[in-house]
Parts: sequence; structure tokens; C-alpha cells
Amino acid sequence: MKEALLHMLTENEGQFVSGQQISDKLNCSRTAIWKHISELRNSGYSIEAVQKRGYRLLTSPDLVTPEEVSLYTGEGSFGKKITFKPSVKSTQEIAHQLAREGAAEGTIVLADEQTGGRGRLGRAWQSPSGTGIWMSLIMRPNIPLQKAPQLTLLIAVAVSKAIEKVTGIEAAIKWPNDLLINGKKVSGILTELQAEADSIHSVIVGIGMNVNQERKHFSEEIIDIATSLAIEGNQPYKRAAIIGEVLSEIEKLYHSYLEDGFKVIKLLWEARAFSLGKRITARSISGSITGYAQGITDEGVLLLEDDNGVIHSIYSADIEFPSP
Ligand code: BTX
Repeated sequence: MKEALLHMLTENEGQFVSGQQISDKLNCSRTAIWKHISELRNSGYSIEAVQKRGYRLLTSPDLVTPEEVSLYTGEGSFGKKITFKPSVKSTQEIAHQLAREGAAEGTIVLADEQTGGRGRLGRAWQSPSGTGIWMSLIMRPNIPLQKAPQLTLLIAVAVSKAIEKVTGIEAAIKWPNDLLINGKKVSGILTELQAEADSIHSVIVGIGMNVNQERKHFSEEIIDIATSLAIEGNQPYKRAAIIGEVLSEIEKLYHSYLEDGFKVIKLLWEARAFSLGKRITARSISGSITGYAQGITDEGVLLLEDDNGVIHSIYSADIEFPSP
């Protein structure tokens, strides 16, 4: 009901909607409307109430609550089910639990803050309150296990496209899962699987995006390598609007991927790739290799040519740029 009321006010933003219109459409009493208006105001929505004219939405806050995000999720099925927590250790943990309980594909978990956000290989992902997008998405693709890395690349393309759509800023992809603006990390993707033998039960895609952080929000450890959309674009952005765009881009690419395979995604990925053709070092637990990044295979594996002309297939590694 609160969500439907917010939808009505937003559709008519800047104009009055009468109590009568609201109670007719939402089939509720004037007292119920007033209660929900008060709740919305307490959450930061500025709503004017004028006798005989009704209610008018003046401004809305930058929230990632289900009612705010649902204003931007459109017709698709991704993001129709939202679990929101103001503060949580990691949205991945909740999404894993929901996936085990059978949550539908497209279910998302959002938090305003993560106290134990995680990156790959047990690394930490800084997720301060009220500034970024900390989201986990449950997917249930019917694909063989070895193709799962393709999804990380698909998500990276979708996130990059969404950033460009909302901000006009180009975000380059650093294989496999970083999005960079002017060489600094604005977003990271963590793909985790629930699978057995060769079958995937679910893929839990964690997306972290720095949206409205200022430099002071970043710790010493990442201040030189991280950036946010607000820093790059010189203005704050609405996180809910970006979430809507990210989900819509993911869903579009995902349908194309399921129907036509990885080819189109690969082309889109290559067009946005930051590391291709560059001299890089791929560092993993089994050692490091330096050479030129040649491209990715149809499986999403990175091809790296070392100084002896040997081509290595890199399945998982961190990419660094050696100083010349
Ligand atoms: P990653 O292992 O590639 O990146 C982690 C590294 O990035 C850290 O070691 C640090 O150097 C740097 N870093 C940490 N926090 C930030 C930040 N906010 N901005 C830029 N750089 C940072 C990338 O892992 C995958 C991150 C996924 C995060 C999402 S958030 C929602 C979901 N829940 C969760 O716990 N993780 C995912």
C-alpha cells in the first residue's frame, strides 16, 4: 500500500493528488493514507499536504528501499522481489540463504550498508552507509558449470552500460570483474555458485558500486585506487535509478545470452575492455605471468601472450599493469 501510494505521488510529481483519488485507487481509508504519508515523510520524502487539494510529492531521498527501487524496475522480472536491510554483514549471505530456500530468479537483496562486504578470495569490500549500491542478485541459468564465468562478463557489460546510460560516463571493464573510470575502480562484481556435479542450482551475483562517496569516505587502503560516480560526474546520483537500469540491462543481455549464446556479449565486452592489447601481469595463487592481453575466448577465458610467444589461458587471476 505504501509502495502503491508512492507510485501515485511519483507519477504525478509536482502535482496534487487528492485524498479521494488515492482512496478510490488504493481502496483505503483517509486515516490509512495519512499514516502512510507520515511514514514516507519520516523516511525523508518531502510531501506537501493542502486541504481540499491533497498531497504533492516535492522531493524524494536517495534510498534503496523496496518502495523506492520499485519505481525504477519497469516491466522486467529482475528486481520484482526485493529483500532490503538497512545494515547487514554481506548481502551475499542473505541471497545464498534465499536461494537455498528456493527464491525465484531475479530476486535481489539490497543493503544500505555492509559491515562485512566481501570481494574475491576473501578480500574485503568497503560498503559505507547510504553511499553505494550493495546488491546481490539470484540467477538460475540452465547452462553447464564451465560456462558460469561468462555470466561475470555479461554482468560487467550490463553494469558498464547502465553507468553510461545514467551518467554519460564510460566505465571500462578490467578482466574479469572490475569497472574502472579514469583507471580507478568504481564497481566490483563477485559471482558465486550453488552447484553440484555439473549442474548449477543458482548463481549469486554480488554487485558493489561506489555511487555518492566523496574522497573522504574511502579508507587509506583504497583512496588511490577507488572512485565513485559522484566524484567522476561532479554530482550526486539516485542509487535506486541506477539499480533499475542495472537490472534492466542485465535482464536484456541475459535473454540475448540464453537465446543466442555468448557471441554478442563477447563483442560488447571487448568493446569496453580496458586491458586488451595492454601489457599486463596476471597474478594468481599458482604464480604470475606477464605479457600482452590478446583477448577472451568464447568461454570468457583471458588469453595472455608471454614474452616467449606462448599463449596462456587465464581462468582466474588479478590483473596488474607492470610499470614500463
Ligand atoms: P575484488 O576482490 O576484485 O576487489 C576487492 C579489492 O578492491 C579490495 O582488496 C580493495 O583493494 C578494493 N576495494 C575494497 N572496497 C572497495 C570499494 N568500495 N571501491 C573500490 N575498491 C574497493 C570485487 O572483489 C567484488 C566486490 C563485490 C562486492 C559486492 S557488494 C554486494 C555483494 N555483497 C558482498 O559482500 N559482496 C558483493
